[in-house]
Amino acid sequence: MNDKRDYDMLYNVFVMGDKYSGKSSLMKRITEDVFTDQYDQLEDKAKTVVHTGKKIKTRFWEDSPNTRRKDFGVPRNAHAIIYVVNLTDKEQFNNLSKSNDFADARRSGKPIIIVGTSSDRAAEREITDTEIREFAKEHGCKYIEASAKTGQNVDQVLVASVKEVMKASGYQLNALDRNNIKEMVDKIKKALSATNVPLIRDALLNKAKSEVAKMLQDNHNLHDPQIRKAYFDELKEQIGSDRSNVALGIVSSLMRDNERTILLTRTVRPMPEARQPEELVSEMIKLMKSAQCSSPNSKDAERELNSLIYDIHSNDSIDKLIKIAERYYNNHDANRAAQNVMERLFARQQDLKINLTVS
Ligand SMILES: Nc1nc2c(ncn2[C@@H]2O[C@H](COP(=O)(O)OP(=O)(O)OP(=O)(O)O)[C@@H](O)[C@H]2O)c(=O)[nH]1
Ligand SMILES: [Mg+2]
Repeated sequence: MNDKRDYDMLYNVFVMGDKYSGKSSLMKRITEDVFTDQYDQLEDKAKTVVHTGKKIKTRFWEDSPNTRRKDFGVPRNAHAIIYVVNLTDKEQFNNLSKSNDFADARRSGKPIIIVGTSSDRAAEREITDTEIREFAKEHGCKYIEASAKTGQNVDQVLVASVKEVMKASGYQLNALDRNNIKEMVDKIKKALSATNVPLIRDALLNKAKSEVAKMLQDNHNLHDPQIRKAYFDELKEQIGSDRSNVALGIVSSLMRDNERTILLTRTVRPMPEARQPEELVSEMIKLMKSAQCSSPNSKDAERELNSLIYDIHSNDSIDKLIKIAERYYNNHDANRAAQNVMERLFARQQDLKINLTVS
């Protein structure tokens, strides 16, 4: 519990764009709500927002198009990209389709938000709304028009960055998750280094292993494949940076055992598909509606809905359920909830495919 971080999640947003496009000004407006005519070269700024009870720190970090090595591309630790274009400079729009920087941004596969800035200088505007919107759409990017001077839409830029990252990265580990992982690895490390006497060492290691196994078993979040994947990714990353770390390897393998147990218990539990699909979908939609309102019960509804969905084990029944949900989407006043239910069912389908290749 000695985690001194002042946030649950950290998102890095890499801010790119031509020289003089307005990168620093936009970042300054988002993070400090000021605008100056002062000219700064490189900026690194952060802002923390609270979203669904989690503190999300977004770190904006400005690219230097002139000095970045051309083969370097977008930094690996960037979660999303903001690409700034000054709306009063047609040249910057023309550059987009030719620029190596924009190509780098696309190649990275990370979400890109194109921001047209200086919207306040309407009289000098050289890029039309339609052409830049169409460009963004064609390249799968989000587009927002903003002004660092008046502050127009800058909050939307921040919100969009956070949303895009969340959408793209599935579950992000929070401080508690990281602490759990650290605690498990530390337990094994401690046992490994306690003594050189092999028999005692083995005994200590076995004890630590069973403690970690119990921790994994008690962590119900790990039933969620997205969270489990995030745990695995974190372990893999740590192993990658320190190959000699046996403890990390042991925790990974205990997690695999746990994963198998979860999959096995699932197959012996009574399946929800034993129920009528119609009834199941209508319940899912009801739960989704309660989960979306901010009543005290919305968390329970969310949990219940997740467990219903995670208890489905056959792609055939998912297909059937999606078809029924589609009817709700078309005919009822529940289309938003129905759409969300469909998205989750699709995700579950993907998930089942992955599980099949793991086991
Ligand atoms: N009117 C107006 N001026 C802006 C806006 N955004 C930036 N500027 C001005 O445009 C100029 C360039 O802005 P910067 O934010 O320094 O641009 P930059 O992309 O960081 O530039 P480099 O760091 O050199 O690549 C500055 O004089 C800003 O004051 C805006 O939204 N409206
Ligand atoms: Mg700058």
